[in-house]
Formats: sequence, structure tokens, C-alpha cells
Amino acid sequence: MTLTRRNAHKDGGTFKNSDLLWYAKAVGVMKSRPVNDPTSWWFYAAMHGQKLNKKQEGYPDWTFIESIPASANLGVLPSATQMSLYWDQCQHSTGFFLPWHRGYLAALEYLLRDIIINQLNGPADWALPYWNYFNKDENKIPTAFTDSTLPNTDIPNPLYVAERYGPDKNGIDIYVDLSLANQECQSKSTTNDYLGKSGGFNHIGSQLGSTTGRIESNPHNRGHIDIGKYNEAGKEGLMSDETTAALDPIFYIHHCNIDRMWAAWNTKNNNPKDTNWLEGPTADGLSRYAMPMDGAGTAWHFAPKDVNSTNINFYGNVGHSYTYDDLTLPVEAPSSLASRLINLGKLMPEMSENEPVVPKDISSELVGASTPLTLFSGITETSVQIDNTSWKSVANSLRDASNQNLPDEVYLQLENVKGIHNSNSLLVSVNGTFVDSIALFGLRSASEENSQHGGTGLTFNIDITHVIDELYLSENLNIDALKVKIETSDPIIGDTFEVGRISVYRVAQ
Ligand SMILES: [Cu+2]
Repeated sequence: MTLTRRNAHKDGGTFKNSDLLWYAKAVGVMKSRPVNDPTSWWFYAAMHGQKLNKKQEGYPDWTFIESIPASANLGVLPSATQMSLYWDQCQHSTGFFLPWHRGYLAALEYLLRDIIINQLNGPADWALPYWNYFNKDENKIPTAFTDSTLPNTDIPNPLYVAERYGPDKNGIDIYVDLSLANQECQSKSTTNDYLGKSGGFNHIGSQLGSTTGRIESNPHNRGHIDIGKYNEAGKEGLMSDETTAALDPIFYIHHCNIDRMWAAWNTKNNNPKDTNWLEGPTADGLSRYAMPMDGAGTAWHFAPKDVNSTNINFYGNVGHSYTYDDLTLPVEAPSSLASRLINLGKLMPEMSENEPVVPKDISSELVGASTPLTLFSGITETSVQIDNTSWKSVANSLRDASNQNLPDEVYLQLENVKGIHNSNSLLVSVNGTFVDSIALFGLRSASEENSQHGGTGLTFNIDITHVIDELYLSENLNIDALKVKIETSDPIIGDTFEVGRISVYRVAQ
């Protein structure tokens, strides 16, 4: 049977939507189990990331989280073997972000269905709902997640968690801020750009290890930090940190939307075909990802190639197939640069709808870089000195741009951003033009010395080609430096952010 994942805002996003009611009941069952049970809510959340056997002073150590009940029995951990096989697996800032989370959702859905159908006598077609914040009037969290009790009972609502404060930081208005969140990733990206790249060289050729794909930075990261904003006391919501995020039931509904967007993107675009992506960690000699499928902890092992589509074979003849009730792609206006080339008659209009075909040999060149930078609350301004010779090549490429001769792309790179607050954003402008907002989900973990990222922080790439093209058009390209302004969306409480450097790259095509 192919399951259909439906919109969580159906029936107003209330408990009249039976998908949400059954989700709540099944989450309640999982929450009643102790952390050392592989089918408990706590064990599943720890598979994403945890601060339980990895101690932390105060919050976000799980023993300081009020919404975890005593019955979770946090004092009795699973076996060391199970923890090392299953816990702390989440993949962020790499090309494995989408496939890992697809497997994670599918395994959870399988488990929830087992509870709903076999234990609670619920509907056989139940599937995880998704929250599409881009639908008109649906950027607010469905109220089934904020009600304090299940309908017509005094049973506490398993979908509600206290540590969820939202953009207004009041715990009531929880929404994805559409002035910053967007679905531009759906129509603009080439493969590596969309999914992110793992190890080696990123798409602009600099050696960074891994990079974050567009769908991961926006809307994924943005959704996390909007829902996980800190409260008046400066305490972050569960959703803004990867070691607490999956404790919040909205996590899976948010991720279901990200997975839906990937499936929609796949109606027009193919996934990577190279072995490094398909084989995932096994390409580096590491073991495959693992999900527990029952209380005994039976493992489903998988690599990205096993979740390349929404027809998943767990093992033997146990499979899991699903689709979505909405796989439409947004219609996007052509970029300013594409419009200019169309007006000049140099770019065929149909090319603007899809990404121009990227030639095989993309070479990138560092054009300039700043010194290290400390960011305080509010605005920080700096300039990036640029090298004259490489800059001339950029100007020439814009002058000679045509359908056959694509102009250089220019990227601003914020390298090795570090700090301890996740629920903040950096609003970046270049020479007075706003270019991007960066949500800092995962910053704290990535900045920790002994983290997956080795304490190197996070690195972000921003395409600023259109800004450079504007300068060229207004004959203002003859400059020695670019002015970069970075504004924090929220105050940084009692701390600063560090930026290794800001660099500018040109990518010749
Ligand atoms: Cu996430």
C-alpha cells in the first residue's frame, strides 16, 4: 500500500484532523516508554542528537528539560552498544542531510503506524502529516500542537511542549516568519547546491569539508530557529538545537514538509549519481545509518541510495511506500541577471525557468578576504578588499555575457562562524543591498571542540552575482573593496559571534 502524507492544516489544523489526533495518541504511547526502550520517544529523539550521556552544565542537558516526565527514567540508559549504534546520528551541513532525515521519518512512521493500527485500532492508512508553512494562511503552527489537553478530556496533549516560544517569544504565537523563510531553493538549485555537498570540495571549489544545501539553510534551518526562539529568560526552545529538537513533536511535521519539498523537487530534478553520495558514509568505510524498528532494537541499515525515492525497502519483504497529496513546485520569477540577459536578447527565456546548464569545469578563484571579525548584537560593518586583476575578469565576463558565454558567478562566504546561540539570524547586505538571511541552527554544536564539525563552526555561501551585476550596470564596479553589513535579527545575550573571515569568490563558467 502506498501511503499518502497529508497537510497538517487540514480541518483547520485542529484535532478534527484525525491524522493529528492519531499522531498525538501514538506519540503519547511512545512518551510513556522509558529512554532505554528503542521504541520510546526519548530514544528516538536521542537518535537525532542528545545531551544525556554527553553531559552539559544546565539546559540543554535533558535532565533540565521540564517537559520530559519522570517515567522517561533518564537515569537508566540503553546499553552502550545501542547508544553507539543509534544515537547522535543526524546529518547537517552535508549532502546527506535529506537522505538521513528521510530514513529517520520513515522508521518513525513505521513505528507510529504499528502503535496506531495494532495497539490503538486506528486507521490503516494513517501517515505522517506535513506542515507547509508556505500555503496561504498556514504559516502558524497547527493548534493541535498548542492545545494543553486532548479534545474533551483532561489528558495532557502529547503534541504540546512547554519549551517552544516562537518568534514573539511568548509561547503563544508560534509561526514561521515568511518575511525571511522562502522556498527559492525549489526552483533555483543545481544538485550539489540543493542537497549540499559532503566532504572534499564544495561547488565553488574551495576545500571546506561539507557545505549546507539551500533547502537545508532555508526553509529548514529557519523553521527550526523560528519555532525554537529563546524566551524572556534567554532559554532556547527545543527546536533550535539539534540535541533537543526531535523532542518536540512539531520536529517531524516540519521535516515531513522538507521531505515533501525534496520529493516535489525530484519531479523535475534528479538526485546525485556519484558513488560518494549514493553510498553515503560507506564510501568512507564507515557503517551505514541505523534505525531501530521494534522494541528489541532490530536495526534497519541504510545508505542514501536506499532512500533515493519514496519507495523504501527496509529489509526482506518489509517495505514502506508513501507519497504526498501536494507535490507542486512554486513558480519563481527569473533572477535580475537572467532578466537582463533576456532583455538583451542574450538568454533564451525558457532558460530562465531552470538553472542554466552548468558546464563541467567550474573553476573558482579567491578574489578577496577580510580579517577575523567579532559580531555584537545589532549591526557590524566591515569591508572586504578585492584583488584588481581577478575583479577585472568579473567585469569582462559581465560585459561579454551571453547565452553561450555565461557570466562569472560571485559568492560571499562567511567562514567558520562560531557562537553558542542557535536561535538567531544574520542579515547580510553587500554595498547597501540585502543579500540573504542566515539562520544559525546548529551553531552551538558546530562550535564545540569535540563535535562532528571539530569546533570549526559553520560556513555559509551567498550568491551575490546580482549585486555585482547592478554595480556593473551603474558603472560602479571600479572599486577596491566590498562593504559588508551584518545585522543580528535578535540580540546576542551575553556573548558574541566570531567569524573566521569573509571572503569573495568568483566562479568562472
Ligand atoms: Cu531539522
